Amino acid sequence: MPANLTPDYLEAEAKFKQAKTTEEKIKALEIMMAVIPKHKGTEKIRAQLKSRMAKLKEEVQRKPTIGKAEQAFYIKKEGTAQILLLGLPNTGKSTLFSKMTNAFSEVADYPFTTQKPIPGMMKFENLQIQLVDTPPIQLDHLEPGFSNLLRNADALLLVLDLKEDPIFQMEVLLEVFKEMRIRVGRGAAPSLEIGWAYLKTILLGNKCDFKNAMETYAALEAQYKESFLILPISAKEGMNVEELKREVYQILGIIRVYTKAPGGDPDLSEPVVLKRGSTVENVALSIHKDFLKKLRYARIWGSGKFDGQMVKRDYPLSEGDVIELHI
Ligand SMILES: Nc1nc2c(ncn2[C@@H]2O[C@H](COP(=O)(O)OP(=O)(O)OP(=O)(O)O)[C@@H](O)[C@H]2O)c(=O)[nH]1
Ligand SMILES: [Mg+2]
Repeated sequence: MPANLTPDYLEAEAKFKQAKTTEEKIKALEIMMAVIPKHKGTEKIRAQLKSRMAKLKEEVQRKPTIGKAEQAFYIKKEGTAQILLLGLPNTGKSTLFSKMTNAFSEVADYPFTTQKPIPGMMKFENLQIQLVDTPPIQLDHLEPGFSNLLRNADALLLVLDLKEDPIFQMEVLLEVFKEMRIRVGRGAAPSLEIGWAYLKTILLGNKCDFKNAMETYAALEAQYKESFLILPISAKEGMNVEELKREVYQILGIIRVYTKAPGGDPDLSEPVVLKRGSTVENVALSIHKDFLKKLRYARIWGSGKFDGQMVKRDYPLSEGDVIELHI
C-alpha cells in the first residue's frame, strides 16, 4: 500500500536531515510523527519514527549533567594571557572591566549583578591581554566551575571596595581560595603541597575617589604590602587604570622581542612573547622546530654590547631586543 506522504511531512523530514543537534532532531521528528498520515500504508514508517525518537531521547539523557554550570565557567584563553577580576559583591569589578576592555558587562548599584564570567580584550601597547569579569565571591556558596576558572588563569586582580572594610574582604577571599587549594601572592611561586596551585595576584583598592577611601587604603596597605602589590584605583573615574595595565604586564613575567630578516626592519607591531629568561633558542622554537635544529647563530640589537652583535643559541634575551636568526 502506498504511503502517500504529505508536503508537511516531507518538509519536516528535510528539516530532520539538516538538524545538527539532538534537540533539533527531536523537534523535527516530533513534527514528522504528528503530521504523518495514519493508515496501514505508513505503519512501518511510523514504527521507525518511534524507535528513532526513543534513541534520540536516550541520547539526550546520557549527556553528562556536569554540563551547564561548569561550561559557563570555562573561558577559552585568547591573547597573551588571561587575567581574572575577582571580589565580593558590588566592589566594582564590572565597572573596571568595562573601563579596561572593549567588552561590556552590566554595572548596577545592587549586588550579584554579574552572573557568569565574561571575557574581554584589554589592549596594552602592542599586546592583547584577556580580562575576565566574574560573578561575586561569597563564603557560603561557590559555583562549581569557579575553582577551575582560577586554576586556568595566568593572574588575578582582587577588586576590593574601599568604601567597605577591605581587610575583611581580603579575609573572605583568602578563606575561599584556601578551600579551592589556591595560594595567592606576588613574585615567583612558593613551594606548594600536591594539589595546590599558585597565582600571582594584585590587590586593587577600588573607589578611591570616595572621601574617606585613603584611610581604609592605608589600613589595607599596612596589612598586606609584604605579600602583595597593592594599587589604589577608581574604576569609575579611570584613576590609575593605565598604571594598572602596566603592572598587569609586569606581573606576567614575560618579555617581548622582535625578529627581522637580514637587511630588513623588524615589525614592531608583532612581538614574539616569551617567558622572562628565554634565549635565542626559544625564539627559533616559536617559529618552527626545524628552525631550532638548523639555527647557527643570531645577531642582536638592544641588549648586546653593540648593534648587530653575533650571539650564540643560549644567549638570554631582554625586553625589546631585535634579533636576526641565521641558519
Ligand atoms: N564611587 C565609585 N563607585 C564605583 C566605582 N566603581 C564602581 N562603583 C559603583 O559600585 C557599584 C557596583 O559596581 P559594579 O561594577 O556593578 O560592581 P561588581 O563588583 O561588578 O558587582 P557584582 O557583579 O554584583 O559583584 C555601582 O554603583 C558602581 O557605579 C568607583 O571607582 N568609585
Ligand atoms: Mg559585576
